Amino acid sequence: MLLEQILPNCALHSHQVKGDERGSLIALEAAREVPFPIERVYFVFETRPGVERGFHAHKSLEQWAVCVSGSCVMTMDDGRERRSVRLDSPERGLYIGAGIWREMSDFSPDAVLMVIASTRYEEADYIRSYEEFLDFSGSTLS
Ligand code: T46
Repeated sequence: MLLEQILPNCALHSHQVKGDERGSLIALEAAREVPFPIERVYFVFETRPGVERGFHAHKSLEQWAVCVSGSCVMTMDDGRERRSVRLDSPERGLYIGAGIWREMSDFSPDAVLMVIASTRYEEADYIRSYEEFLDFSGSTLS
């Protein structure tokens, strides 16, 4: 369920929790909760204190990010607007569409960020220069 539209191509969603006396379970399926075919899952964990990650955009990759343990802050920038969101629960998923610059910071020591991706790893899909990203997005920012 949509919780908050962060940017036109980036939104925070809530996950349905299947709970019973044993505890909780969340299931994420392609074309249901996750709006793209799932080709890859990766985890960012044991992040050292003060580390910032990301600082790139993707030309076509779509992702669904869930902080399954601990917390971190994701900052998204579409070349027009920059918004930050703290991810601190497996009950929320952040959809990041194509053409979004992202930065990750404020990882808690126990943070485990799980990312579901629409394609396999392709270095050619990365834009690692912010200037190049602004050109790509036709930004109004300087
Ligand atoms: C993103 C944010 C949220 C692989 O070999 N396969 C993979 O699937 C990934 C994601 C990375 N790698 C290699 C490439 C680098 O040698 O793992 C190393 C660290 O990757 P990177 O510096 O890109 O990690 P982050 O945390 O800056 O960015 C990652 C994703 O790359 C990126 O797509 O959106 O997490």
